[in-house]
Amino acid sequence: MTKTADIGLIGLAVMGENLVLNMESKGYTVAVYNRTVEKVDNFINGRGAGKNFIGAHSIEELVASLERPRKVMMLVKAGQPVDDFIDQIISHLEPGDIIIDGGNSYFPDTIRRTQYVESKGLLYVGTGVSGGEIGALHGPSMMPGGSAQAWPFVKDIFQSIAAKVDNGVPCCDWVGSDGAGHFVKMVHNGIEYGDMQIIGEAYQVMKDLLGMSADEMHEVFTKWNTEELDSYLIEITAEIMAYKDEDGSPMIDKILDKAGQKGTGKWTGSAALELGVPLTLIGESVFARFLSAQKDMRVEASKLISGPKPEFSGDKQAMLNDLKMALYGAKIISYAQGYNLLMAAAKEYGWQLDYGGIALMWRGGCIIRSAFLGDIKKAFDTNPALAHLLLDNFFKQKVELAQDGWRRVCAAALLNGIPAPSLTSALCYLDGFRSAWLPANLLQAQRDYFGAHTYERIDKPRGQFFHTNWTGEGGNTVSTAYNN
Ligand code: NBP
Repeated sequence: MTKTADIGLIGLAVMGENLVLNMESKGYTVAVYNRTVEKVDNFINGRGAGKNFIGAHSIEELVASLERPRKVMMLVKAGQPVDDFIDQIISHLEPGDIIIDGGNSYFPDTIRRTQYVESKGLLYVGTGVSGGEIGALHGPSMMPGGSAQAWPFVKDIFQSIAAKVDNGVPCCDWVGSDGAGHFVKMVHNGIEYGDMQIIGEAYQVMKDLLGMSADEMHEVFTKWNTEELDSYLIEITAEIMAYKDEDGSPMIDKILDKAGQKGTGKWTGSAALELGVPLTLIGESVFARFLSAQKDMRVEASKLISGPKPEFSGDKQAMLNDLKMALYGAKIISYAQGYNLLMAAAKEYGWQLDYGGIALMWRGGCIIRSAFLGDIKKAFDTNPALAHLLLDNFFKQKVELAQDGWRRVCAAALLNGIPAPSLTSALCYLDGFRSAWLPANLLQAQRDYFGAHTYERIDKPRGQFFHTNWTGEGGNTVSTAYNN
């Protein structure tokens, strides 16, 4: 009898190769195909040698080797290649078969593709896969969404290859319909930008204000990784600080300060703007990368524009404790804002998101994994209808405790001319969030003054709109076009 495969994979690059090795190690037979077909043979005779793989040299061969309902997973470059492969595969599949996109696709594309594939009688899954190469091989975090009928057919494979936490709970569960999985993955990536940025700001404060060496910073990050900030990104930062170049000097000092990005942080920021969610920390993190990329202009400006010279004469250990509190407080804000975005998206797109479950999916296997996510899971276990993380008692108390040190860090950064856009904007958000009154009354008055945009009054019921003829020259006609 000809051997059949449990699942087929298109795209033998970094992610695909490692993910199929993971699947095979869990007992699945996987058929593999790649656009450049020689990569199939290289894999079958290389890392895949002697294992349960079927090498396919065409889409037809790949599809013919699959058990029904057929499951074809793509791990190819996001964008047009995904649409091209969908069109190539569709004609070879039958109703009930499942197409899976495991790449970093933009969620509106996944919404569109789910509708398209379902219109052909097939099922579609768009799944976020996080954790990079190592995660893919040993256990990634997976965030699947799309056609709900597909889930029972892919659940066992996905959950067996996913990372596990708390004695075997997989970091993978069904997220929701159409683009929900890719949306959650996108927010995950945005949070990753934010976590990296605030760690970078703490690094600059330690380096430029406290004058610490890479070895000293290694000690601090190593210690922080045993406390509230216990996380993968703090752990690798500690290791990076200790890493030496061939000449024995810290490797970190040799790296050009110009950040790259693939655009998922920008997507998260755009989604927040679209949905009207104040996602300030992640937004600042994306902008900080843009500013870093303007290296040549910054070098020029550094010669022209003067500012304060960082100077520190206080208690260094106390400042380090404050810095830890600043990171912890800002991290709470970042996740609170990220969850605020998830909630707004769920409402907009009709997704039933399990917020505690999402925290659990991020607890292992992915770049933002941290002990902290366990506290978020607990907050939603305590109150599944929690409207905002800062309204949870645990997080409310933590930001209250963190804020004194956090304020001292922000003040020191501002007074010493050290840019800390994410740490400071997160604190401004906290202050805005806990303000019953904000100066938007003036803003409304200005809007009404110049554009007759109307305003609500504190002494009248909400929903009633008023206009004042501020100059005595305008008429009584109000604008409706720009309200809200
Ligand atoms: P790449 O994103 O580098 O894509 C390589 C694959 O895409 C190869 O199979 C390549 O075929 C195929 N491909 C390309 Br490139 N252009 C194509 C085209 N025009 N038509 C058809 N196929 C095309 O691989 P990756 O880094 O493994 O990532 C795969 C997906 O997973 C991406 O969406 C990525 O964003 C996502 N992701 C990556 C990571 C990571 O750490 N790398 C982490 C999480 C998610 P070829 O061999 O013939 O050129």
